[in-house]
Amino acid sequence: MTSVQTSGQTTTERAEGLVVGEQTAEHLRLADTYEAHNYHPLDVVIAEAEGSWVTDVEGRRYLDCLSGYSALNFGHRHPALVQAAKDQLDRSTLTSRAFHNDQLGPFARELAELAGMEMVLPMNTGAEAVETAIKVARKWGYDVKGIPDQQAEIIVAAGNFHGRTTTIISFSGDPGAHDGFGPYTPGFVTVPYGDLAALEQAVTPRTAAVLIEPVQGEAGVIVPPEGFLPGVRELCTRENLLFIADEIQSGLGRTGSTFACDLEGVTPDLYVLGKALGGGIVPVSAVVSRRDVLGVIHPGNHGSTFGGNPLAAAVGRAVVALLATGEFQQRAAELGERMRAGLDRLVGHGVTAIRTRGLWAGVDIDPALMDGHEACERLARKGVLAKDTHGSTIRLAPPITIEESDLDHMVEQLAAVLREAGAE
Ligand code: IF1
Repeated sequence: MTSVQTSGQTTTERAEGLVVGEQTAEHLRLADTYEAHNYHPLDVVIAEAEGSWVTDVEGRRYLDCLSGYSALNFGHRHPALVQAAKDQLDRSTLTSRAFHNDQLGPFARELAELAGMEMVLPMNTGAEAVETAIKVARKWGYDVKGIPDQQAEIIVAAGNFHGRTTTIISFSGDPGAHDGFGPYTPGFVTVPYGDLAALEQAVTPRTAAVLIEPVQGEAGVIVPPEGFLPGVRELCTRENLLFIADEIQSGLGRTGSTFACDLEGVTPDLYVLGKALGGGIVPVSAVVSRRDVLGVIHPGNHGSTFGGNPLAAAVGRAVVALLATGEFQQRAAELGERMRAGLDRLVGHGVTAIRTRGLWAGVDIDPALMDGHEACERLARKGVLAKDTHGSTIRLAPPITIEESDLDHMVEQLAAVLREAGAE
């Protein structure tokens, strides 16, 4: 990095000719030196955030079109969620599960009702909730289905992303997430995503469950072929398998419905939830299911110091209350149509394809113009934050609370980036 003077302000030139301010440069130096390099973030250092907008350490504002990978479905610091957190901070924050607390029971009931289920097992992060679902499915396989000990299998989909624990990355096909972290946990069988025939063929008497994302996020907002999710439901019922839907990213309003499974009229046996459940304030995740499924877990089988803590439960209750009105789901559907109409006009003009579900889009940038990371860097320079995936795709998932004019701004800035890169 070299320091240069421009218009009286000290700035620093980063790679790719991007010039950043001195305050930003200092944070980038700290990150380079003291933060493990497990990410490759854009050169934007966020200091404050409200609604759909964030402000960096130089005072520049950006429209947040990633929303913490949908953890910020209700925007930054939604007043009702912040109020719930503040109120709870003044009451109690942590009790451990050795005792009851007065927020967890109501949270469990309210979340179960929202999901049309019967029981909730609270955890913190998404990966923990996925691990929980895996444990529940294995235990159910042995205790209820009668699979011989140690032999339970779970069928997963190629291109999946379910988190980063040792067991979960054991069945990840992404070399960056998977390679170098063995030995790997056995008991998982991978089939192509959206391929019902392959799924059927993979079923054996040892199969306990099918674990899938109803829309694959990391893979680039991949929507399965119509009829796939109902087909999975039918297969699981027929073969006595648990259908585990990882709705950590797709659930809680993003797709224009409470769950992405709703869009296909499908009810899984277990919902795995996270991200937006914590309102962008605290990590809150959960497995939500029926009594006959979660009932296989007994004291001592599973738990967490922080899972179900009163602060998390109070924020989770406020999130459930927002979703219970249906207003956010409807807004995501309506804004999603508006976004889709805008993005459709870019196809053939620097964009090769788009896929959307509600207010969630995967946009394939023409690789002849630039890759996804460069597109996101150029967007950031225009004040719009988004994230690339798999080379040429960018993901757009603005807060559901975004103003229509801001949503239009997002599409306009993307169009401008494409034009400037030479698109017709
Ligand atoms: C990272 C992706 C998004 C998820 C689904 C479980 C988890 C996630 C469907 C685990 C997490 C994240 C985590 C974040 C990047 C991100 C991501 F690109 F990697 F896939 F959102 F698109 N199931 N997704 O999407 O939840 O343990 O993180 O709370 O790991 O860099 P977590």
